[in-house]
Amino acid sequence: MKKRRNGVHVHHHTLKTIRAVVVGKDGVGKSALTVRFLTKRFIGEYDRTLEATYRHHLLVDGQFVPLDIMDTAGKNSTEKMQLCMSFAELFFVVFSTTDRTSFEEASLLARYIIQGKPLGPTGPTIMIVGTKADLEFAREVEEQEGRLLAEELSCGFYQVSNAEGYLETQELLFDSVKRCLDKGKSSALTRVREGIVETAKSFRKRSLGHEVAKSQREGLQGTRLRSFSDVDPIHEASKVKSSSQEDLSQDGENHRNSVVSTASF
Ligand SMILES: Nc1nc2c(ncn2[C@@H]2O[C@H](COP(=O)(O)OP(=O)(O)O)[C@@H](O)[C@H]2O)c(=O)[nH]1
Ligand SMILES: [Mg+2]
Repeated sequence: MKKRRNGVHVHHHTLKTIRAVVVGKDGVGKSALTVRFLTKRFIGEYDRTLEATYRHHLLVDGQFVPLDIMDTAGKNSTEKMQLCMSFAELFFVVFSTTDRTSFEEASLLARYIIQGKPLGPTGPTIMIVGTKADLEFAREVEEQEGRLLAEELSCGFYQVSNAEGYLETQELLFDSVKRCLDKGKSSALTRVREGIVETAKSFRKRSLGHEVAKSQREGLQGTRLRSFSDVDPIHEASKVKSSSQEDLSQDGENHRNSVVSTASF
């Protein structure tokens, strides 16, 4: 089905939802980046412990692509990474260009993801993202270092400023989603088919209970859905257990893990 909207052909197919996760050391700008993805704004201060999943829709090449994006917080334990890996096909592995330890952690996180979910036509899409490019005076990681790491690991690479750049973060988001759509397994036709099944299911079983059961089946034990609506931007909030095993972070700080909030930006 095709409709013209503002002179552009819009396909009214429902594609399968792309599930993305934003990981990286505390303070690197994951929440700022997520908010930039969802809105045009940069707020400046975000609840450091907030861990939430948002629903967003993008118009990519004339097709609406539903996107669920999980903004994580706290220590990056192996348990948490496993949870992220069972949830997502698209990973934003974020570091701050002003914090070398965050770059080292990003490297570890990306390698950990690839080890568990090898890249390739049916594998995940990983984007390594260096933030705070506006803070040139405080720079500890050169752009080239980020680029080289991404090349070595066959990941995408972007250097952005959440504070100053809206367009560059949008470009990152669209490029990432397109990479996901281009993956062999996720051919447009398969996605449309899966999207139709997904839509049919949600019409039949649109209840909170079903969503909770579904997320638990998918390995998101510990995830609690506070609100359920198809309205942007807040879709659901997640709570992740804080009992962790091996800590993948460099500094080993004991961060409080994931408080749930449905505060809107
Ligand atoms: N100058 C600047 N500050 C940023 C940028 N991204 C995030 N911040 C700031 O860095 C701090 C931590 O950001 P936040 O998104 O909470 O990090 P998170 O812990 O990874 O979610 C906040 O004070 C943000 O305002 C950026 O690109 N440039
Ligand atoms: Mg945050």
